[in-house]
Amino acid sequence: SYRPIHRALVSVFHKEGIEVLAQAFKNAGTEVVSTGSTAKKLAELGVNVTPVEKVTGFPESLDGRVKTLDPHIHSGILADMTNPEHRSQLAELGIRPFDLVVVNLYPFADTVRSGADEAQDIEKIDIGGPSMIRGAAKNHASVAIITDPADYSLTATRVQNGEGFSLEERKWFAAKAFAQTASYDATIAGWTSSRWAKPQTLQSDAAQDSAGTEFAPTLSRTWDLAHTLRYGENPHQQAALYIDPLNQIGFAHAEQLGGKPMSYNNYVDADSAWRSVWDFAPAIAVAVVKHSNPCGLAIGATVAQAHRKAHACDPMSAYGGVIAANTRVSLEMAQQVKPIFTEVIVAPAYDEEALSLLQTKKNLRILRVANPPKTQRQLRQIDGGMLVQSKDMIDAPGDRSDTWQLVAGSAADDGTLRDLEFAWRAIRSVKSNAILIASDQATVGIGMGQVNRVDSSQLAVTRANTLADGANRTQGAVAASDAFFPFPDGFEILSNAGVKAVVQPGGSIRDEAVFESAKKAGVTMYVTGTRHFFH
Ligand code: 93A
Repeated sequence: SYRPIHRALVSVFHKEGIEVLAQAFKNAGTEVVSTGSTAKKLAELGVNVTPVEKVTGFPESLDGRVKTLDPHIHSGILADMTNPEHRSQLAELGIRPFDLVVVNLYPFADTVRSGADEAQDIEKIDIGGPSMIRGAAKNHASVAIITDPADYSLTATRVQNGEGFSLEERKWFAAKAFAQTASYDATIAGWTSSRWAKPQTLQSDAAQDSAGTEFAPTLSRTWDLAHTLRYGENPHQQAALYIDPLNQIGFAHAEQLGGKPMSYNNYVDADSAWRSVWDFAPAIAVAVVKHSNPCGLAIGATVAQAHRKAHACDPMSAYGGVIAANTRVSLEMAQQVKPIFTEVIVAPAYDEEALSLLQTKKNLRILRVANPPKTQRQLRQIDGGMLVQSKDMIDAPGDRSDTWQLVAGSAADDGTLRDLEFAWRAIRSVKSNAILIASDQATVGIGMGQVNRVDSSQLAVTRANTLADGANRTQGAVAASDAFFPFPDGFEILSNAGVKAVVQPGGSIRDEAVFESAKKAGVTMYVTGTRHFFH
């Protein structure tokens, strides 16, 4: 099943690594047909190369848009040499078959990421390349298709020893090639559909173009493998990081400035910490996260102060946590972080001395991420499907306190209102059911991830008052609830603990009973009309 390589077609955008092939072609006396700059490069390397125009009898034209799109080329690619009729037709046409096709495509995704304009992006949509790849992959019975420079050196060996590739090998290369053209087209489709909305003239039934269509761009992309991870959530699970080919600025592109490689759980927690702190910008905020939940979140006058306040919420849980800051990490903050066992720290920047100090902790993964989170679509796999939703923005209607409705007690004074606003922003980072107690723009007790709101309230109160060396941190504090109180009971745990003001979405059929309870307890209560479930 081996087919020796007598004639090769080579057309590559990236010329890296081509030397080894050139050497093999020279040594084996392979006939090589090639396009413009590839031919030039091969000639420089001493290969006796035939320009594609010689074969097509037609100049490369239209700014290179038409180079290899020609029957003299494609018949040579597509003739099945195991089929006698194809062989005789080819002979009649005076066309010699290719045994090897080497192609890599115009860099469409790189061009988009470089910020080029639309016309430049479009020019980098390769037409001839994918046609050659698909043709050669289809005709793997006769042709070997090489699209991955990692395969050049093996190819060179097989060219030179006259052996060529076996059928199984050609099939494997064909499979790789189809995967590559599929991914290439998916990237283009993702790009076009995220830019070109369906025009009014083509809208039929408005209902048809529901949210689903709008999400299609996200789904149609083929994500690029960045690297495999040591293991997944647990050591017996395999895992990898994939990158959105059209987003080069997200958290997944974090620059690592120290520490061991990131683990699966590190990515999950650090991404969640990173998201939390940006909800507070332009205020300076620090989050400490464990198992995707904050164990402390605070705003400060300086980043070091924000960290002190966040850490103080739950110093025990901060052990082995992930710290995120939405502003440059100072030396003072780094000095505070140093004695705390921390898995990951992520920030947009670090003062030089701060970074040097943190780098002395060999196990601390230090990440720098240039841009705030931008993801607009969230994907979640279910068995046999994918759920997609738009991001839960913190600037949803109802997030601004001037839209809140006072439903019990007296209007909050400035300081209380500031804390309520803080608690309302912070609650979005806590897994539902979430109850969050705050004072002085810092969390003091968080009840997360419970299956009823009473348990979350109890947990928030208990954690507030047991984690702080016997201090009562709930007296005079404020609280937020991510969704309404279905009954007064959850609220009453907070008011009994001395919480003086509560912000919650409202919307329960028993709202009145809850408001009544707040009035009786003399607790200020605002409803936002907006919910921030987070699962
Ligand atoms: O513009 S194209 O779609 N039209 C073609 O006919 C064609 N043939 C090869 N692009 C075409 N190619 C691509 O040119 C290849 O996929 C490769 O990326 C590149 C190599 O061109 P050159 O050798 O001139 O650098």
